[in-house]
Parts: sequence; C-alpha cells; structure tokens
Amino acid sequence: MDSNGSSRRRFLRQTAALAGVAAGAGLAARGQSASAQAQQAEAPKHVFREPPRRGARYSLDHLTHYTPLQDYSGIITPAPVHFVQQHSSEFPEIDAAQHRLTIHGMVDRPSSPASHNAQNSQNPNLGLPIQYIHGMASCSEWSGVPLSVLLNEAGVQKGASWLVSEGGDQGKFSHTVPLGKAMDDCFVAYGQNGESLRIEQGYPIRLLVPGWEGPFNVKYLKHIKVVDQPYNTWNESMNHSVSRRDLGDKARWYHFQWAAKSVITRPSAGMEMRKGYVQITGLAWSGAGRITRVEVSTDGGKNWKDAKIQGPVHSKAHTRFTYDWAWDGQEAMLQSRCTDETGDVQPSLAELSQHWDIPFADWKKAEKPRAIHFNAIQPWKVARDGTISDGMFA
Ligand SMILES: Nc1nc2c(c(=O)[nH]1)N[C@H]1C(S)=C(S)[C@@H](COP(=O)(O)O)O[C@H]1N2
Ligand SMILES: [Mo]
Repeated sequence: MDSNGSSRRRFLRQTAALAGVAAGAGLAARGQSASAQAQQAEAPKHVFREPPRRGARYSLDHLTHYTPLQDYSGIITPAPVHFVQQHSSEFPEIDAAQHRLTIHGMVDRPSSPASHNAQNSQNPNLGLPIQYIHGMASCSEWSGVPLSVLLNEAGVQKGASWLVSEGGDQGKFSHTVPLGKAMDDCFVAYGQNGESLRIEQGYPIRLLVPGWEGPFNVKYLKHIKVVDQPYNTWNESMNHSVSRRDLGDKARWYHFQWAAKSVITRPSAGMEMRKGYVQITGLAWSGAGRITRVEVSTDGGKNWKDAKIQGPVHSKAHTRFTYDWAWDGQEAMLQSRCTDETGDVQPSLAELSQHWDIPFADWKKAEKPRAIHFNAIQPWKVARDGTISDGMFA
C-alpha cells in the first residue's frame, strides 16, 4: 500500500484495445486535431462519438469510449473523457438516496450500509492512434470508504476467501475479488476528481481495486457476497480467458495486477513534427506500486536516456514524464521504457514474446496473438516529412 497513506483515493485503471478494431484508421490524420480527425475518419464501429447521457440508450450491448491520452497534460484524466466500458444497453438511472449496497454471504451481520486504472483485455495495437490502442487507461483521484471497514463491520466468517460483487445495471455486471486484496487496499468510491462519480463511471458508488485490471472495478455496486471460492462470472470466463502457450495452452483465467507499462503520448501516431525543439511526454504506471524510472530512446532502443519524472508520483497511478529533444529531421523511432519500485522493467515486444512463449513472427501476421495484459514498449516511427506512425508491427 502507498506509504503516504493516500492510495485509497487514487487509482489507475487501465484496459486495452479490443479485438477486431479496424486497422489503419487515423494514420493519415495530421496536425493539431489529429485525434479528432482520426475519430471522424475511421473510428472503430463500437466507438460512439456522442458523449454518454444519463439514461441514454444505445443499440449495442457493449459501449466503449477511449481516453484521448494525447490531448491532456498532467496525470489526472478529466472526468468527461475518462474511458468507458459498459456491458449493457444503458446506463442505469439510480436514485442515490435509495441505493443500498448489501453485504451478505459468509458474514455474521449481513448489512446494507447507506450510501475507482488502467487496461483489460489488451490486444496489441493494430496501427491506430494512441487513443485507440492505449485509451482504455485513465487516472482519477477517487474518494471512498475502505472495503475493509465495511467487511469488518459485517464480520467476515472463517473460511471465507473471495467476494463476488455485482452492479445495479441491467446486465448485473459481476466480478470476483480475492479476500486478501479486498482487505488490503480496495475501496468503495463515491467521488471522482472532487465531484460525484459520473453516471458512466458507476454513480452513485463503485468498487475500486487499485492496480488491477478494469473489470474488477464493478460500477453501480449493489451486492457484495462473501464466499469461499472464486466464481467464474461472465466477463471472467467468456471475455477474459485466453489460452497461453507458456501455460501449456491452458487459459489463464484470472488476470490480476498490472505490470510496468509506459507510453509516449505526444508526439504519437497521427501527429506531425517540425525540425527543432520537441518536448516528448508520456505516462507510466504499474499495478505493483510507484514508477521509479522512465527512459526514452529516439533511435529505436539502441540508446536510452533518463526522462524527467514530473511529480507527483503516486502508487498504482499514472506518472507523467517528459524528455527534451531536438529533432534533426532524420528518421527516428521514439519509445519509452519504465521501471517500478519492485524493479520490474517494461519489456520490449521481443522480450515479452520470450516471456510468454509467443513466436515473434506471429506478431507480423494480420491476426495478432491475443495477449492479455500486453505491456510491451510502444515505438512511434518518425518519417523525414515529420509524420508519425505506429512502429510496433510496421
Ligand atoms: N456495473 C458494471 N461495472 C463494470 C462494467 C459494466 O459494464 N457494468 N464494466 C467493467 C469493465 S469491463 C471495465 S474495463 C471497467 C470500466 O470502467 P469505466 O467504464 O469507468 O472506465 O468497469 C467494469 N465495471
Ligand atoms: Mo473491460
């Protein structure tokens, strides 16, 4: 847990691009409003351009908005552009005064006390601008009540080892959490960046599971059942089980903590550069704790130099870094690499492939391996004319 004691209010949630997003979108987009143009040009079909409205209905059973990481500075994601992943056809309209969280199951005193980082099914990018390949990551300052306080109040029984939490939306989105994590640093959040949670972020309350992948953070939290085994809920079994060669082609069902990851947010694919001074900036994070080092390479990883870390640096939260550079007008490959307080160093695509026993050649195929918790170094390729494109698979 955060040694300054404030980690409960802060958390990084991050999920990644979904399978099957259209390739090539936005690479032709230029200039300052590249992201806006890219969005208009060929946004993946499941991306909605209208901001979500309270009670709004949409025709799909899965709504996704991506965070425009390239368009803000600092570490806090402005609430209106926090990414959204909603697995039901509407945002529930919940009357906060009537809403109750019920804690039941293996507890002595079932109770209904009155009344959020991040990347989840990360598929490697397909050549889209950063918003669509890293945009299921946001960082907010959350306010809430430690889950341990509520669980102690209810009196967790001996033998209990897991929780199943359920949301009050139409699909009753559910997820399991190990009791150890629940008692450590999870909390029930009601505030986001100093205001109430947004409807699309789970108003009036949601579960926050710091440093772990997105779906643990159940929105519209309504029930927590204390149990003695993991329950393979829909998202866990259907959405997030992927067979892995390094595990003998077995599915690694549960994907918990996020490893060290960083990405240069500006300049990035779809933007254009001019010769001379360029401030390189980006974000780094780790589900294990604080980011201790960020390095930047402008030559595709041959040489690395320390980036400046811009405070504040919080545990399990986005950390802003900058690097001053003078572009000489030649081809360049920009990339960042971070290290966290446990010494975990972000891998290159080649290193990640080795760790996971994925044949490197598979990344060159049109259909990429499905790599959950993909945290490889992201290279951005700068051409002589100043245009920038994805250098990961190109
Ligand atoms: N009730 C409810 N909680 C939910 C979801 C949902 O559809 N309904 N989506 C989950 C998934 S898959 C993710 S990645 C995160 C996304 O949180 P956000 O929409 O606030 O960004 O919420 C999780 N909690
Ligand atoms: Mo998700």
